[in-house]
Amino acid sequence: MDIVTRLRTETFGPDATRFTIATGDITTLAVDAIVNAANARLVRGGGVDGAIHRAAGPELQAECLRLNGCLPGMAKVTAGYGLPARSVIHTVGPVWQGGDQGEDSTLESCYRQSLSLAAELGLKTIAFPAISTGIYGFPPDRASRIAVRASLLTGSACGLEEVIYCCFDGDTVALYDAALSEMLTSL
Ligand code: AR6
Repeated sequence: MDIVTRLRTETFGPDATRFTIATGDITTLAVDAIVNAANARLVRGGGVDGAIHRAAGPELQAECLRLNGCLPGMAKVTAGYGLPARSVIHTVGPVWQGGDQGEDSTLESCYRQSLSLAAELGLKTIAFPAISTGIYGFPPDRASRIAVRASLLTGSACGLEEVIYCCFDGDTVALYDAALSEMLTSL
């Protein structure tokens, strides 16, 4: 059952790619790919990573362990197993260290690499959590602006049908709502 609520959808780019702010549990979304905020070893952790592994079942960890990890800012794909999503794109966000260690560009790269990988695989609908803003401590306001800007540019350029920002709480929804309005007028 899809228990994610779509709150706002805008279109952007030559193919009118849909960008949707939604709220709920990303593990319930029946999209082509959900993105996991993973760690560099691709070993099951907490947060959204733990929730995705719990819902997908142990085969997900087994496939992750065959991938030899993932560098921060990069992305790798697995099947979705017990999830309603067909695939999981695992990306590794930056650990916040004050902002002068390249955190912004690493986070931007997570979105760009995940979207490019989805497009290469012919996937059309993709949902993101707010990467790095939980356990990794990236300021959520700054992260939402990076997420929306990078995904509007890359998601529209590579012909995806829908990009969903799956916000776990109301504060995150408000940040994405403001970031989407801002970026749509400035890009
Ligand atoms: N659906 C959508 N969003 C969620 C869900 C969910 N089910 N659960 C949590 N979030 P985090 P990070 C939100 O900590 O900061 C793991 O141990 C959460 O509220 O999951 O990138 C990994 O293995 C927050 O807004 O990811 C890494 O070691 C967002 O997802 C590390 O945590 C991201 O929070 C990665 O830390």
